Amino acid sequence: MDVRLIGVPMDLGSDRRGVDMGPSAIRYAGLATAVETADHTCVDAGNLPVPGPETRDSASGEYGDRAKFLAETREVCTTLSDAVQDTLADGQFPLVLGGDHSIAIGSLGGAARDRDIGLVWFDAHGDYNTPSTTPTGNVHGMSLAATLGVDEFVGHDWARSGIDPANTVLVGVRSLDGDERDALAASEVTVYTMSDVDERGVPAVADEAFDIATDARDGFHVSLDMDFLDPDEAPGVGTPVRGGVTYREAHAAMEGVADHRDDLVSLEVVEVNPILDDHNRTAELAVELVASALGKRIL
Ligand code: NNH
Ligand code: MN
Ligand code: MN
Ligand code: MN
Repeated sequence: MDVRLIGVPMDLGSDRRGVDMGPSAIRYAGLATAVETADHTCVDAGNLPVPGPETRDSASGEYGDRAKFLAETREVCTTLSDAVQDTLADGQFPLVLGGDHSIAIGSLGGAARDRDIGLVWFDAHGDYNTPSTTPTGNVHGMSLAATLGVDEFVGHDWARSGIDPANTVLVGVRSLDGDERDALAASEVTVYTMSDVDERGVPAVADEAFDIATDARDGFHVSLDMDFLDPDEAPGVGTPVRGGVTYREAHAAMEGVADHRDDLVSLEVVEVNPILDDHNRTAELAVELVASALGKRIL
């Protein structure tokens, strides 16, 4: 297929600076070549414009510092949503490079526009906070709730993808905030924690996740937060949490994505933070995992 790279150097949704350099680090790690090695063509659409936090007021949005830079997030995600929709309309495959995880709101806005898709979200976190439950005010910890349009995000049509929570799956979870935990438990989202991975293994858990997500009529989107992996493998992320998946488990999960690639609508990889990384290791790993997800095989 024809893969179009869309870089989103966004760091307004998280506290730690540096994740805006993620798209450069991932490109530098050889993404385009890796995509071609997986037998696809690759065009790079460059980066979308993202304002820096220095030039804006964090309390810009409706909820002030309970959802920091929400007005700017809306701007960026609206542009991204159009870019993803245009890519799909041109018959190309959108590969979105973050940036912090708030950009998923934009990726999904485009991928789910006029399409009934499911969603598999690989993450240490739930990203299911809202302005009233967030301990940080960071929108990257609210992006799943925002795209599903729950609670205070009701009425924020710019953020709502229309994805059915029943076709939404979280995989790899090991860090939830108190109220976020209750909200997720009450939702229709399927959550596979690291305990599920311990008990059943990544291939079984991931396959069930893809089965749930592909119940949607028009395929599914994969959102890969690099903190899904254990920090020993992926140290260059803003919010590392011990006890994540290993290098091989992450590949197994992405090979599962490739097994369902006829249904794969779009893919994003987020939260690579080169400032916190050991050389460019986490970006290099992101490139390998994308190649696996797009069908690269050992044999
Ligand atoms: N749950 C925390 C918050 O809402 C941390 C979220 N950080 C992430 N999410 N990296 O994936 O702020
Ligand atoms: Mn996340
Ligand atoms: Mn995370
Ligand atoms: Mn299956």
